[in-house]
Amino acid sequence: LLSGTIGFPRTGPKREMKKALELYWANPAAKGAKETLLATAAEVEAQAWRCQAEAGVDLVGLDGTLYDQVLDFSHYLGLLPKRFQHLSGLDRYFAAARGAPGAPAADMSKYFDTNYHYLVPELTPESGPTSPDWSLLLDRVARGQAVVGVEKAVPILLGPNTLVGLAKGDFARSEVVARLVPAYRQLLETLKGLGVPEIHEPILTRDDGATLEADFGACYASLAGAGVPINLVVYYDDVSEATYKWLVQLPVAAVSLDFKGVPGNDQGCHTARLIAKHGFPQARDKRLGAGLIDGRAIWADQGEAAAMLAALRARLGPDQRICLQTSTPLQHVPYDKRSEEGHLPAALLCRIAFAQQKAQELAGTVATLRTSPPGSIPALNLGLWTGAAPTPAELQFKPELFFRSEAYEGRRGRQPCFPPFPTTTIGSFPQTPAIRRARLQFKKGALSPEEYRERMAAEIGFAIGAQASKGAECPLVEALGLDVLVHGEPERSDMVEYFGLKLAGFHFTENGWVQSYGSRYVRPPIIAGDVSRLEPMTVHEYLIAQGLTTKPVKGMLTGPVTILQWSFVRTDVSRKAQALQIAAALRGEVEDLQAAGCRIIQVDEPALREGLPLKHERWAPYLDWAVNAFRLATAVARPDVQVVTHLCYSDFEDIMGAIDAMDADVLTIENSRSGNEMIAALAASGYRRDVGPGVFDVHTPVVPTVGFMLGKLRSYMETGILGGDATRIHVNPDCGLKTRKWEEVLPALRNMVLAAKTAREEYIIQQ
Ligand code: THG
Ligand code: ZN
Repeated sequence: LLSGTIGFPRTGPKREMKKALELYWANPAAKGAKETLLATAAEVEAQAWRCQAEAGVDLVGLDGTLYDQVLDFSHYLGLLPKRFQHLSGLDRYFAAARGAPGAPAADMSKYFDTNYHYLVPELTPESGPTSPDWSLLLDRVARGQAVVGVEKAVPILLGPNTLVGLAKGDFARSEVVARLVPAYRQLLETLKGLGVPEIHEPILTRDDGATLEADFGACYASLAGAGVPINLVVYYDDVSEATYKWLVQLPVAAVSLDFKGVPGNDQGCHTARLIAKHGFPQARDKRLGAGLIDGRAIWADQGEAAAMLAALRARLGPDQRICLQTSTPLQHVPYDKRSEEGHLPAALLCRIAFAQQKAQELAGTVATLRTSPPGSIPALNLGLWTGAAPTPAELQFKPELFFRSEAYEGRRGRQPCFPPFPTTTIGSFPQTPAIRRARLQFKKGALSPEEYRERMAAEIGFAIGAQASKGAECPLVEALGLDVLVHGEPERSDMVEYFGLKLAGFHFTENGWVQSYGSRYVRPPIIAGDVSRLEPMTVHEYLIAQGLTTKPVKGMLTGPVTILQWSFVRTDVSRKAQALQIAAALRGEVEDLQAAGCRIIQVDEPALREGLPLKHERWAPYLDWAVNAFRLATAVARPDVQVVTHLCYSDFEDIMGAIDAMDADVLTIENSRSGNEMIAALAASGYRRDVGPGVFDVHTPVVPTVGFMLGKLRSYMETGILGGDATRIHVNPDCGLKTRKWEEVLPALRNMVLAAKTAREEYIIQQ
């Protein structure tokens, strides 16, 4: 019986990597800049490994990265696209992550069903390793051995099937994997005699895992030829029954499985059941990596891991070799809960485990089992492991609460009418240094609540003035003349944190940072109790804004699924129950906004797609409750109030039925970078609700031209969407503008309004 980790936060306990990277990027050519960055990275890695070894973990996974582990393997293998080939070493690596002149960065995408983003490998039919260079990885292994000792140090490799499975481009998967295998085999040969390296293949928990049998068979047969025992590690969910049967027979020394799945998942994780049903191969010495300590939830283990481990041993026999592990790498949880002492309530803190505590749980659980006689730890019934108890939460909500009082076709005519190509924005405006400073001063007590409110009111005034009609209220800037205005959200730092702070049931950490991508981090709130609304959350700001203009101002809310998805959730009740609780709280806000006179209410759900289970067969129950949560939040809107939703960060073609079922009146959606795929798909499906496909990308400082955006609008008309009724095609940017500067936003929106005006003239002439 052993304990092992398969990955730890790569950030450093105080976000040392963030600071080091940003310092380096500010001036990469400075003398010693590169050496300083690499020295910090080495120290951060060594500290993490030491922390795990000192907690008593037997096998310490040697992970670490400067930016992203997927990018690392594209880089080692020489798979980075041609546009970066004129660069070398770190310059090439960071150009792929962040872009270089004439060489735009690689795409970022959500990693499986997590809120982490990886850099998407780009492959072609010819892709294969070009002079693979493992020296950075081998250097990490050598450093790890020096820190924790050769017998504890375990190299971590991202497997070729996963690397290729996460890639985009036009290529034959099996062929590219086959080309990569010799490079991996060469690496394994270099690692000979250094224990059991881990190869991570989370791709197997995805739907297409089932189609990978032949690729895995060939790949691992060849890798076995290197004569190095391998621990094949699979996580983020269970594997399908068919996959389980061949996976455990692969010629590897250990197979590691995730027994936890998504925290709070109502559909359960069936790994224990698979083992109960099919056993684990009795082949001599094959080790089972049992991912029984949750790698994604932040709740302390209450002895459950010990009971499950005892049950596994009872099932598989005392000779079965088992390594107790975390269910996933720990990069998804913060570093050490001790940084929250004095910040989180003590009664909550004692129930929490971050990465450091989870390492202790691994070692502690194994120690307990080693010293206690068999049978002294009550073994759980394997059949009871899976699936949370059914929750009666949805029963509290009567069916009629999920329906608007009038169907879409009937209510549409009563809602605000617009000119052709009505112009608007997605909600947030630049978070200026002055706004950030005011928030910080308020937090420190240097600004009173009244003073802070006044500052925010002034910012709202500026935003309304900037958007209003020409010659109207604001003397500061030449006003833009948008049709539907927003208050600009100066009072919100993060679209989830803002609501969490105002709702009962949420808690906030001071240092609970989790890497989102590269040097960017988020601090997910913790849902620790029943969620409810204590008081209106957005009405005050809405009223200030609406008081300054005769144009309609949109109410702005973050949707229930997104609030859930970007928080650490409870695991004692289902995600569904929690989403409905949040929805009920938001419903009260929708009611208050409309009572205050608001006629257009936007409820953003950018994380709707990210919450989808990895396996298609589990989509329907998720989409059912996710859509119901949105409906519970919004169906209280009167027929004359227009409900808008905004989706971004992913493709939505495959969940269009669910999007329609949300029953929003307007759908604004990220579109400008894709070739109008979404809008074409909507048109083809006969979509009947108003749309606002983004006309410009908000992720670049480049100001879009009138011509570019006019072209977009013409192309929307060409799709034939909505029968060419331009009053129902809204004109807006792709997403919120909070990360931009006013110097970029004002000219961009000015051009957008001009493009809409020109399109309007063309349209009226045609009519
Ligand atoms: N909020 C939350 N999760 C998210 C997003 C969000 N996940 C998806 C996407 N948006 C991720 N994008 C970002 C973009 C910027 C930053 C983080 C995630 C960022 N973070 C600051 C940093 O690291 O310096 C810290 C922000 C802070 O002070 O709170 O810039 O919008 N929940
Ligand atoms: Zn968006």
